[in-house]
Amino acid sequence: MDHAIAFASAAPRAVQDLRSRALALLERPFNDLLFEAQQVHRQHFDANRVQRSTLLSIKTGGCPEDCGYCPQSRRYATGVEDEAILPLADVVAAATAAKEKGATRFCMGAAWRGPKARDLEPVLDMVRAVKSLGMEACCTLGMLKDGQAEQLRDAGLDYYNHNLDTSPEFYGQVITTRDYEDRLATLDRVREAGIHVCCGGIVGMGESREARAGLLAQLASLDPQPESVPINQLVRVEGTPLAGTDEFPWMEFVRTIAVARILMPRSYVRLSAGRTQMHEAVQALCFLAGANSIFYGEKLLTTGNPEAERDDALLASLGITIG
Ligand code: SAM
Ligand code: DTB
Ligand code: SF4
Repeated sequence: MDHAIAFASAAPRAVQDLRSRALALLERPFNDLLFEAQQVHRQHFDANRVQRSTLLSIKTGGCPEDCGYCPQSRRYATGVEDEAILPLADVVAAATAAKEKGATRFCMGAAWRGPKARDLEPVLDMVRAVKSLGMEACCTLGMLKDGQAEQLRDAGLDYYNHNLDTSPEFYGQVITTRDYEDRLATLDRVREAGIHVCCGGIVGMGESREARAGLLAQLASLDPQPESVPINQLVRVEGTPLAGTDEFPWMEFVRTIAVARILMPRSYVRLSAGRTQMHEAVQALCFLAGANSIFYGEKLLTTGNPEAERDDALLASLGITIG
């Protein structure tokens, strides 16, 4: 399949319609938008359940890519070192601890442009080990080449995370070392291998509301829609090109979650990076807007995440159970 053509012409009308719809939704009065999102949410999910995934960086830093938000790119002086891949025993220990705390999915991230053949072998062992603990396994390893998705599937991988990150027109201002079509090609490989797709993006990078509508339209136009949609708020890391970006208004973040919920009614929408800077009242609004998944545990990949006990207390106070 020619992805340049797919991207340019696969039902362009549908993407354009979705973009107009997303923009109109983003512009609605806040209360109307949240009301609609909550109604859609209740048609497909238990409104008082939130799924929890724990992240582990299995290969940190030294990445050749230039993603302007990322502390793991070797091009930026962020203090993140280029480390070797973790030993299997460390991964098993982290997954066991995550399971004991109540996470149902274990997500392993690597700072690669994509895995080389020799990189994938140890990851396959990690996937098998996580599965043998009775957890769902997810990986985010960058772009996949022919056959690699099938290898991951055969090891038992449930989900592959690969984000579109932003709208096609804003994308070039953030990343130059891979293009949008490359991302769509990897998503196709994952889907064709029968692995569940986890695909979302980042907001708060200085993009316009129109660009946020563009991202949401691209995500919603994936057919079938991704099972899991992480919405990250930019974590502004010192040393990255986007470190000086203006603070993102919390109500715009909540709106983005609500529109993701409405446009992708059956997807798990994950309130992802950025929670340490987010008031708990805002997180509660995100749940009201239809977010029904979080990253759980003190660390994302290299940056912080709320303490697990703090999240337990927040969810308990809202009457939310683990789903
Ligand atoms: N290297 C692989 C890739 O880029 O596909 C996998 C790991 S990468 C860190 C996974 C995702 O983390 C990125 O696509 C991006 O959406 C998110 N991310 C990275 N740095 C971030 C930051 N500072 N704030 C918010 N999200 C971030
Ligand atoms: C996703 O969309 N967000 C997660 C996960 N997928 C891999 C990563 C967030 C990373 C935040 C910056 C860091 O901790 O390095
Ligand atoms: Fe590398 Fe992924 Fe970070 Fe981009 S987002 S620099 S590909 S680790």
